[in-house]
Amino acid sequence: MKSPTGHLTLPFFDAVHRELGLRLAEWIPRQHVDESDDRQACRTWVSLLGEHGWLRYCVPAGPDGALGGALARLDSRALVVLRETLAFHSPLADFALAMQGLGSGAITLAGTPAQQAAYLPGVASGEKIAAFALSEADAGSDVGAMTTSAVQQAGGWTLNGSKAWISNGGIADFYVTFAKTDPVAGTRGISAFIVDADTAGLDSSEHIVVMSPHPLATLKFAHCQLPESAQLGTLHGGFKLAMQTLDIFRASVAGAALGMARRALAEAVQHAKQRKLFGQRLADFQLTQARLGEMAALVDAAALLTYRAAWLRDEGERLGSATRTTLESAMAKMTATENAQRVIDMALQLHGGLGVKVGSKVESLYRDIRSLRIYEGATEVQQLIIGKAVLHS
Ligand code: COS
Repeated sequence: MKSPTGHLTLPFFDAVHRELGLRLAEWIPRQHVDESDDRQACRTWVSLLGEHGWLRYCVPAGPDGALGGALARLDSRALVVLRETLAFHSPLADFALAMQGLGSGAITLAGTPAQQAAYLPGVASGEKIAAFALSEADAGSDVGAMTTSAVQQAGGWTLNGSKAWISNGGIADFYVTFAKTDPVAGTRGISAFIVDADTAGLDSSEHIVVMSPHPLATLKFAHCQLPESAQLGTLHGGFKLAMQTLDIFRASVAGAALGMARRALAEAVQHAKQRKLFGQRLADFQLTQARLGEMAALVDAAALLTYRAAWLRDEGERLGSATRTTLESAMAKMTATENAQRVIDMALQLHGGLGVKVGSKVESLYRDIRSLRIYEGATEVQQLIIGKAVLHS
């Protein structure tokens, strides 16, 4: 099934996004990856996406193109278009691309030229798998409550603690890890570090199995020694760096949810046109038409908020005004993931028994969408961000 491309004509997009979306919509349906082993499948997708140049949109070009990126800056609309199109076909392919961006995003935003040169080209080519280690068992939404510590010593840092729910845990080549450098300063006492996967004292062997397969692990740091050069961004500036990274990637999560919702709608339309009952097609019932109408409007509402958030960030970057898009990204993520869950549920209902049959597309989408309402800031966190912004406007 080919993903829709009509939205690419909207004025949010430039020629570069249209060309990217059309090219990917042709390429992705021809790729077939065995996804029965999520770790192996994720590695395969990273290699494939790297080999064909799609990961080049996860990093900037850098001076003379040395960092490997396709565009001068990390472009939110390109990420949205890529994720929407990939998620329509394979949520795991989308995940593989998204993690290359999220895992390296803080290096793009705050890395020294040496850090960028050491990591970003490998991310763009697919030779290095990236991961973002922020959450802890008792510090998910409440980032300031993290307890993983980084203590400065002669020549470097010592990391101790544990990180939970780390995507690409166990298969990543490096982890952008957030740790407390001032244990009593809450969100103002967090710093970021780049931790190579082979660092002594890092254990990523505890895999977590989830309802929609994707590589996930707990990280344990036991007297992990890091060189001075591992510190990323300013001392105690880690919370803001994490939030700035999430501002970009939350809008792209919305793009992924949109791709899944579009797929569910397409599956529902196709099924409604084929399925016969009570002497007519399912599509001929007004109840079906009303339901499909509701689904299409939920998809378009999510699309417009998603494209707005991405456009606004890109426009701020282009004008050099670096506008914060926290509010718009929060609205996009909340609406697109919640709407997608509803659309997928409605598509499943229209499929009747087939909808719950393991192996049917709507059944896997029903599981795939669920975590998007939780990770990178749960819906409730987005509501808080929006609510606070409304009160302060
Ligand atoms: N960009 C830049 N700065 C930001 C920012 C952003 N997006 N968001 C917050 N800040 C700054 C604030 O301006 C404030 O700065 P000062 O200390 O200079 O005043 C500081 O960071 C603290 O901000 P705030 O008081 O809003 O932080 P809270 O502790 O209230 O936390 C929430 C706010 C809950 C919104 C935040 O912790 C959050 O997003 N939690 C979810 C985390 C998450 O997504 N986890 C999933 C991990 S990835 S799977």
